[in-house]
Formats: sequence, C-alpha cells, structure tokens
Amino acid sequence: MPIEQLADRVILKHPKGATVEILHYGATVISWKSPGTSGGEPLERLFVSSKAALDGSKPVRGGIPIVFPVFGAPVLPQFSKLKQHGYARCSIWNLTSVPVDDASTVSVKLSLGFTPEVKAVFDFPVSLEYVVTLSDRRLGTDLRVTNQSDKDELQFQALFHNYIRAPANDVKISPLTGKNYFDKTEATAEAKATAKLEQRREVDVRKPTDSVYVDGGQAYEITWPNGGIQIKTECLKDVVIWNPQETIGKTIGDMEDGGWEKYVCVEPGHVQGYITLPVGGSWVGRQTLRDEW
Ligand code: TA6
Repeated sequence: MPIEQLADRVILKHPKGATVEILHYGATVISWKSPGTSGGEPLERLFVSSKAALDGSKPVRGGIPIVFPVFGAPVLPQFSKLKQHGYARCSIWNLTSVPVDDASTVSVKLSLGFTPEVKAVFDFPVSLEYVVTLSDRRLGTDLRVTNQSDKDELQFQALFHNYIRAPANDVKISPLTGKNYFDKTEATAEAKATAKLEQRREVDVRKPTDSVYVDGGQAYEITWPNGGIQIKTECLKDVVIWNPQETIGKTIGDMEDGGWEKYVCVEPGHVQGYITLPVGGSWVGRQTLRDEW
C-alpha cells in the first residue's frame, strides 16, 4: 500500500480510500480520513484548528497529540523542567521502520530516543516507539515506553489527546455511568480534587467540560446524529473528556473561530497516578478508533 514520505510528515493510503497523516513533530496524527458505512468519499474524522501551527513551533491544536510523561502541569520534582503535557508532543520523532503491509492494514513506526533536546528537560533515559496502523475503517495507535535507565525506576503518565471531529453540542459519550471523575472546571483546588460520581447514561459537553474519569473502562462510544466513533483501549485505564465551549474556547490562541463547536476530545490514558517501570521494563498503551461502527 502506498506510503508517501514528505519532509515533515508520513502519509499512509489504504486501497479502500482511508488515509492517515503523521507529522514527525510530536508524531502527531493530523488527519485520518475513512469512508465509513457509506463506502463513499472518505471523511475527515479528526479536528485540527485552521490556526494550528504545523511547523514545529508549538504543539498542534488538534489531531492526536501524545501526552508523555506527564499529564497537565508537572507535579513530581523529576518533571519540573517539563511543560504541560510533557515533551513527546513537541519533539521531532524519526521514522524508524518501513511500513508493515499485510493487504488489509498498513503500519509505520516512529521513535523518539534520549536526544539532547529530551536530555535538556528530562533526566531519564527512555525510549518511545509509536506504531500507527491504518485499515479501511480503523486507526490504531500504540505507544511503547521502555525504561533505559540502568539503575532507576521510571514513573510516567501517558495519554492520546484525540480531537474527534464532531458537532460538540450534539455529542453523547458512553458508557461512563457509575464512574468516578475529577472535574477540572471546578473553581477551587479542593473541589478539583474531590471525586464526583457520574450519574448520566450519556455524557455531553454542552457546558465547559474538563473531566478526568478514573478507571473509565476499555471502550467508548461517541455518537451524534448521523455519526459516531468507537474507541477501544488496552492498558489505558482512564479517560479525559474535554471541550471548552465558547467562552473558554475564545481564549485559546490557536483555536480557529468557533473551533470549539467542531470537536470533542476523548482522551484515553493513564493519568490518575503513575505507571512505574522497573529498570529495562516496557509498557504498551494502545487504542483503536473505528468510524461509524
Ligand atoms: O486534556 C484536557 C486538557 O488537559 C485541558 O485541561 C485543556 O486545557 C487541554 O488539555 C488542552 O491543553 P493544551 O496544553 O494543549 O492547551
């Protein structure tokens, strides 16, 4: 299956019309098009703001940024030099393996080692490998983290910050009933740190939403009239649901006008607590997105 290598990105093309574009910067998936049930012209399934920088000057506002090794602002002292959401989304990754092509899927692998840029902000030898797999109606992303230290454990968080293209005010997300979550839109630190119980059968984002569901599950359905995306996960116990709505959306510099209306972020990850890897240990977190199942 065709693979196109451009200076700043890799493009995979499936014979049934699906395509995926991955920037070397952040290994950010910036486009996934798939034909859906109609089998017609492939549709874009991800949102990228028209004001997003794609030149490596700042993390991409949209697509699938990779959050590693810390979600949000750093708390642990060893992460103190890192910016919000860590370094993976703002480092240049290398294409390390040619596509694996088995007639129904095509995959590429990008890697990020302990480069001088990473060393400058993170004092821990780690290797990251990211495999993106495209089939006719599915997109898979697998992140492998290996602790390359010869003496220390590695603690980290990881998350796929999926910007799902969808009419935000019509979106419903399930199943999250009965799950505990932390509501980051609360005003005080105490309220932010107090778990709430999700009672809705279907979660919506019709008010500003920034919720961290703990042990959210392994599969999520995001539906809206005439559309939907299903996400299945492995080793990603939590899920974050984010949409800023208009008032906060307007304050985001690289958000296009009205951009908040065009997406919902549904972000599987391990972000409540940390994963601990022994010397030489590896961890893989995986998600598969499926269009209009
Ligand atoms: O995952 C949700 C979140 O952490 C929100 O709190 C929100 O601010 C968003 O990510 C975007 O973060 P960014 O650093 O990309 O502006």
